[in-house]
Amino acid sequence: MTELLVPHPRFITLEGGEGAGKSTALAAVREALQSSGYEVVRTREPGGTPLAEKIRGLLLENRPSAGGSEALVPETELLLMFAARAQHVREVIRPALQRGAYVVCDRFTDSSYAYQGAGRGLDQSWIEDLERRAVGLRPGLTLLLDLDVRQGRARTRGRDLWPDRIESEQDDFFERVRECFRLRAAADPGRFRLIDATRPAAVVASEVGAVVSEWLRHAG
Ligand code: Z5A
Repeated sequence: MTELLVPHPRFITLEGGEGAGKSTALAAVREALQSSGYEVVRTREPGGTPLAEKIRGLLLENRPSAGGSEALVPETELLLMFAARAQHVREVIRPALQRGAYVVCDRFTDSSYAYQGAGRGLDQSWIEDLERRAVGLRPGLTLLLDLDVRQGRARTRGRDLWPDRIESEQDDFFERVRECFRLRAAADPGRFRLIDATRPAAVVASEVGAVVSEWLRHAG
């Protein structure tokens, strides 16, 4: 088991709050990479393998019929996120990077710092330890789609009959999440690109494409 945390230039992640437009931006990232002739593996977290997708179900399921009255405690939530991630990294992400593909992932470990760390109040050093021991990999490039919490939630309102377990949190939880993402981006400008996600989707997609093209020039 590795304890090194290695950034990989062909590993690109998208982060941001609910409704920030990550799925839309992901298509722009993929297009920019494919038009330069690269193989692209598109994936997401929690999830990305059959087992990790089952863990995703445990993490997000919120229908009254799903789990009776037993609540998932924050520590269980964190460990399940990392159980899914360890599986995903070994089964999908590392093999794809090793054969020379680009991997584009909708959320990764930054979401654990933001949601389980800042949102749930779990100790950051515990997350750092899990990241080093169970993951050992960081994206080379992270696009943070930044948007006012209420604006993001308004975009997804009414989309699902049952909002998932995390979507059901209150605005103050999501304000802490947003602040954590912004602090992480400010602390690591070499990896993060902050994208103003309040603008129309086509404008955001065009900036995302330009950022990826610039990254390709820089990464050689
Ligand atoms: N989570 C965690 O707690 N810890 C972790 O370590 C990880 C994850 C990895 C994943 O659920 C949940 O897991 C997530 C964090 C937690 N919970 N929350 N909240 P998910 O993947 O299902 O949820 P999400 O990542 O928040 O996805 P989302 O709500 O669909 O957001 P999005 O992908 O950023 O947005 P979108 O689907 O591209 O767009 C949403 C809507 O907005 C859609 O109708 C678009 O047409 C519209 N849209 C998009 N862009 C625009 C612009 N620019 N203008 C206007 N409208 C737009």
